[in-house]
Amino acid sequence: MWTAIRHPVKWGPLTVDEGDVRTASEEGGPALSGGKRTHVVLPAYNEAASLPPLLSRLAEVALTGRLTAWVVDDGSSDGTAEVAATGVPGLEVRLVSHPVNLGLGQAVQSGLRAVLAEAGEGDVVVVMDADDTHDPTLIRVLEREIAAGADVVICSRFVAGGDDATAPALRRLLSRGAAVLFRRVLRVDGVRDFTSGFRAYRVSLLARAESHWGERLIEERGFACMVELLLKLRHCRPVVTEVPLTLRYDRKQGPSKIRIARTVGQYLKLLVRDRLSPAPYRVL
Ligand SMILES: Nc1nc2c(ncn2[C@@H]2O[C@H](COP(=O)(O)OP(=O)(O)OP(=O)(O)O)[C@@H](O)[C@H]2O)c(=O)[nH]1
Ligand SMILES: [Mg+2]
Repeated sequence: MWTAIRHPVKWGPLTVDEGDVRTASEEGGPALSGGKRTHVVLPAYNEAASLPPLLSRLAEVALTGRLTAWVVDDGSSDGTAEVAATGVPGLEVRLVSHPVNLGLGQAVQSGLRAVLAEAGEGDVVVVMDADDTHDPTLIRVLEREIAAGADVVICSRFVAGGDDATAPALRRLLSRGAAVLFRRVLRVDGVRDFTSGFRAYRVSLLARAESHWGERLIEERGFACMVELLLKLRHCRPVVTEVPLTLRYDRKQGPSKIRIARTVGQYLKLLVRDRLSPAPYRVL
């Protein structure tokens, strides 16, 4: 069982109440109705070993609703693109390729823009790691949250039921430090896990943001891109909810690729830039 965490979400001067949003656990039944589709963006840098098990697990989820996986190969040298092109039975897999490595931020942006060029108004976009540490069955939970009224749903390690105990101590320290820093500085009620790479977005929300920012929707190249995207989307006054994430680091093939010192620097620079840059003159 999971429990949706609901708080009014305050973004600086903007306040968004939860309104009459119901918890997904009250929802039941098929998550998305009427031919709507979920697009799963998988930024992938040298994930050839992790992709086959992940795509197979996604194929199981695809049995219960329309789903397309979009693998963004970020200039990998280990055959990630070939593995994605081979695909798995029962799953539509699309490949977006960067000829050279551009970093997580640009990989997420390329995936989102490719999806937005094709997605329908009522579709859902999920972004998750391609390292197989995220449980694809949560996608149905995310869809139900969106169907119940959320615009952004974060799979969170820091709500009741969330867990990152399988991750290395330094990695957990970074996530927790970032969570404390962003909660303090951004004074955001309701978002506890700012840096989780596993989230769902309502397509119409992303489309609105993209029409304003275009190619500047994500400017960060590194891991700070997840925070940057939230900061930009806040100008659309989204309803944001969190659901518990149990990180399965034990499934990760090979060592972590995250550079901790560099990422801390990116987080700090992002906060300064956000403070200095003027908000759009109107709600998007
Ligand atoms: N490290 C890294 N990951 C990238 C890049 N481009 C795309 N990715 C993908 O981004 C996702 C997140 O990277 P991870 O290394 O899993 O980062 P993380 O989950 O924050 O940290 P760990 O799981 O501890 O490594 C993975 O699917 C990567 O394959 C890149 O340039 N560098
Ligand atoms: Mg990961």
